[in-house]
Amino acid sequence: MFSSQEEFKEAYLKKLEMTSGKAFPDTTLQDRYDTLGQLIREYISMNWIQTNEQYRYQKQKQVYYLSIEFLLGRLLRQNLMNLGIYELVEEGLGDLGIDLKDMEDVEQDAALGNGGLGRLAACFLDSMASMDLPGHGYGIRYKHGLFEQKIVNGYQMELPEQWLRHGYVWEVRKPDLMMQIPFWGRIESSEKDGVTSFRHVDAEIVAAVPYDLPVVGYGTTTVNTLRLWNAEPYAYKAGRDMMKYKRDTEAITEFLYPDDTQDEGKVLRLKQQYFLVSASIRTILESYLSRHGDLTNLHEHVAIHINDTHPVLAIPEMMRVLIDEYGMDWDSAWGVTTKTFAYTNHTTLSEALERWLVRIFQPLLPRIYMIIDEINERFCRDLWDAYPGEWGRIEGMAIIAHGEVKMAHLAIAGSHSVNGVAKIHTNILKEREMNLFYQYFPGKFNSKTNGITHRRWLLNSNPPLASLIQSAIGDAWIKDPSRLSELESFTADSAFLENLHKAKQLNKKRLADRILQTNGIVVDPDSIFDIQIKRLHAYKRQLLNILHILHLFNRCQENPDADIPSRTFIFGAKASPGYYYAKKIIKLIHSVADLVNDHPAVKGRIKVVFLENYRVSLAEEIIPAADVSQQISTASKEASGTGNMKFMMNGALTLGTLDGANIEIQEQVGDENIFIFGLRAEEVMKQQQDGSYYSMEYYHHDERIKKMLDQLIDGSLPDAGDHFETIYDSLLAENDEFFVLRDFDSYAKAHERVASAYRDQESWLRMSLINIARSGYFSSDRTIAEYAREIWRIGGVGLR
Ligand code: CBF
Repeated sequence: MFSSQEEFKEAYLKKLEMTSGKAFPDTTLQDRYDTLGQLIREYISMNWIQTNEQYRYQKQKQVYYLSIEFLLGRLLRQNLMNLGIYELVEEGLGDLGIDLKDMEDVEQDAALGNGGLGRLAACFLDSMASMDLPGHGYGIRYKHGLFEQKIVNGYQMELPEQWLRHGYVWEVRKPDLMMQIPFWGRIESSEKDGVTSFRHVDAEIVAAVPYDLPVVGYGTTTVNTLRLWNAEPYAYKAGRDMMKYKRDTEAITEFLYPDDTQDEGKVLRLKQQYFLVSASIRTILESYLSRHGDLTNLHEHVAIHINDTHPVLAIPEMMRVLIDEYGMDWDSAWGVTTKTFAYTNHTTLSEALERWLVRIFQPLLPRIYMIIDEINERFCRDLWDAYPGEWGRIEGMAIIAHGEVKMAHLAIAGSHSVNGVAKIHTNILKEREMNLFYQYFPGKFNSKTNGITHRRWLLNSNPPLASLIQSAIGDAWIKDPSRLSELESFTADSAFLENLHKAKQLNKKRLADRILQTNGIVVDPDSIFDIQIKRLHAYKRQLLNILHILHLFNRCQENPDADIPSRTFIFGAKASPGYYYAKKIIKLIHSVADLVNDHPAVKGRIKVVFLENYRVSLAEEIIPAADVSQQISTASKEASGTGNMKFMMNGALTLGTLDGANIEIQEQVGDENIFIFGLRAEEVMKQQQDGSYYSMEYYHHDERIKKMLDQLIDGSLPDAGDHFETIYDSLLAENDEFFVLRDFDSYAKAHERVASAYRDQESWLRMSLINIARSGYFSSDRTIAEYAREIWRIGGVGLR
């Protein structure tokens, strides 16, 4: 299509004028971006077609990753880099007077996810394609992704996100591959030759129309597919309210659920889940049957992964299709299904373990309910054989109990593999949360520590560091991230360390400029950039961070000459719209910022910045500039975390608890290259169990804590109103569920260690380099290699 800069320019100009209907000088940035996107997608098409042909004819085992969230971010830069044409395009556009960076900024983030789980799915897609694995995503094309956050006077406001406003250049609509999805209605059964068959009648049918996105691998011709389903009206039934049918249908893919932890009572969410899995499973089976004849061997050619419990209805849907549509008997269908599915658990937070009320479930999905009922009955019978008379145990494991369908139980019973996302998380699942299941199915449980794509999170988002690495060790690390370890030979090279410092300063300066532009706050790039960016949640303890900042402020006031190094504390976080406590913490961060930022006693040594509308593309700007990465969840609560890995890979040092993957980061870098504080998971869980923690004692015995907490309610904070009483009460009257006060002293001491370590710049840079050099383990290429080898059993994948 084009292989030189000249050919690119020619093709681009021609297409630009043809598609916009304008002469080049009159085209807008949006026209130019759209045309570039279309041209690149066409460029990708050849390899896309070839990859699909290859999968069809070579009959390779295919992996399907079902996820209700794919937090993709922007694709232009990633696609150009993966195709190896970034520079060609950059220079070609440069000749036309167009800055490629400006066009990158036109692209709206595809924010089809809330946080870690959705971003993990996006990283996995990149790794699978880059490793030439036949792995595809199935998800939902939400019209509005995660809400846009506006901060007004310190309060979070939510606006609908509009990624599709100007169309989306990376997708291809495929109406011919539409699927019909039935909701409501009744099930009629009939008998023939002793076999009962079922018919879903009087259902309301919704059309699931696929939009395919190419997933381009790095340095390869493999192009996999991410298929996103859009809900559209199918057939209006006479006698029904046509407008209501249209509204109800379109509502299914209207909004991403704004919270991945609290789903209760949300029928729409259940509709979304069935919509996704029904369309996907039937497509997967049709495609399988076009390549192979025999459904009994399905699991040898197809692996289906369910990303948390949201897509777990894929299991009964597969049973339904095999039995009702292909006439398989129950036992064979169950055998094939359980050998095909694998399930990842992403949290132990009990509010995130999905359960559906039977009275909501049954009428909406009558045949699926019947199947789950039967799975449950057979499962309970097996349990009875294994544990005769143990009613309590069987009740605790049942898939339907107390009027609820328990999605995690269904996922475990119906999959051959159940994995946690970090070692500690898997251990907590095995020993506590899912212990009964672990006793019954010990062989199913395994651990797969999360990973991130180093291509997006280092190569693409941190050009100064990536080119320094390249100049030192070449570019083999891009395909094989374990080779980042070669950087260790530079830890004593002061010229290299000096360059590392320069790269960091460049990124800090860039972020400082943005902060000035968006927040009007002047921050010093020579100060320590201490960053906490993630969803706002009580267990992630942004509260601990902001209270400690208030404490530093108090120290400045008590002793204006106190030896406090200059620090810029940066926050980015969205609170779920209905999560009022989290919103109050956002307000608190702003109040403390207002108090501290220009206070004369502080003398500019502390700056607090809240960056609005945290999202993937913003994270890509923030992370390369970090000196300190705050990963301070209450131990045992964060399943893994992936932000921790992104920061480490960009040379930030972790200030964290022994939680999630922080533990494995510590194992990689050693105690001397990380700042660990706080209670351990066992201690937290023990104190929770025996009730031995009294937060009030910490209030009364630690003057710093008493002072900070009193400041929440005594009018010291600007514009406090009565907002912070809720926070005050949560810490004292409600006994501080997340051990904020308990960990405060240890956290403050860890900050002192950070401050004193930062003073010795050479040693700090060495620590930073060790973090980068040992981050290869946290590439999602390693994670995917483990999934492929140990769960999906796809041959030929070496563990790098
Ligand atoms: O496994 C990916 C991430 O998933 C979560 O975000 C989730 O949605 N449950 C967890 O909270 C993270 O710890 C985890 O890294």
